[in-house]
Amino acid sequence: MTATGNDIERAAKMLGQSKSMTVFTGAGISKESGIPTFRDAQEGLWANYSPEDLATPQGFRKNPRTVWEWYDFRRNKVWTVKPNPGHYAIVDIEDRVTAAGYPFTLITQNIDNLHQEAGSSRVLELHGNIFRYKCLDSNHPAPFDDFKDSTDVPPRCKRCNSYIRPDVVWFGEMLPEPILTAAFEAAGETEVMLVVGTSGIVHPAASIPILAHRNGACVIEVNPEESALTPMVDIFLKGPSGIMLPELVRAMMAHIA
Ligand code: BJW
Repeated sequence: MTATGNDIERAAKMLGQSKSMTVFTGAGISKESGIPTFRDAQEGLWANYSPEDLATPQGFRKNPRTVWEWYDFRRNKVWTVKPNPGHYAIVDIEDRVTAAGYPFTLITQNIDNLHQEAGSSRVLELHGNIFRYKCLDSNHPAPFDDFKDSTDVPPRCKRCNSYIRPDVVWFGEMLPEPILTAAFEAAGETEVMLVVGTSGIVHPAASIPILAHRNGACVIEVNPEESALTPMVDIFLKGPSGIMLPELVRAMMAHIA
């Protein structure tokens, strides 16, 4: 069953009349751009590897070449794609909220840069960015130009010779503290939170909509499938975000306060 017109109307009214707004996204929003979700990304070539093999510091230390190549493969995919109507609808929501002088925050678990490419002005990236690099042992930032001619796989840090890795957050690692703090602050204060395309199982990220809900925000979820967060949300819009979000924006325009 897909979202009813009535659900969209209720959600649009909340969005149109709210005086602060936070959007929280996961891999599902980029699916219609052609990027597999995190769990889909372990299909095909990578089906024999678990998240522990590919997205942990231990997995990287054990199989640095495999993990490096997995990120190379995904980075090359991201290069070829464009933001989809779901990303652009979030820019439209930001424009509406900020034009009215109200606070707007976009928090993403994604590492693919597509929100920025669509035109979102400030993105809190909880899990890093696939286009940034650092070294494994000392977190030295590693600009691509420093190692682009290296034949080592993975390349080595110029300063300490440890492996270079993508600057993303793996399981068991801390999220960047200032970004996490800003995300929790926004969630604690927002009137409405829109949660898009996440399974809601990875913490502490998934605690962000939970906090918003506890603090009295109206939480609206867009997802073609129920997630771990669905039981607590106020409005569930079942469907792909590339279709549901533009529909929501069109309906919202009729309710601008
Ligand atoms: C569509 C769609 C369409 C499809 N439209 N939607 C509390 C309880 C239990 C465990 C923990 C806990 N707190 C911490 C933990 C441990 C762990 C954790 O959460 N484990 C769980 C799996 C159980 N967390 C951590 O380790 C975190 N660090 C930490 O806690 O540090 C503290 C600490 C450290 C050390 C000692 C002590 C304390 C770090 C988590 C880092 C997560 N990193 C990853 C990889 C990033 C890099 C990369 O991409 O390679 O982040 S894992 C992966 O999951 C990635 C994602 O950002 C994240 C979330 O996934 P997401 O976005 O929800 O994607 P999917 O694939 O799961 O779901 C897609 C959704 O889209 C689905 O719902 C679809 O239906 C939907 N969809 N088509 C809209 N068209």
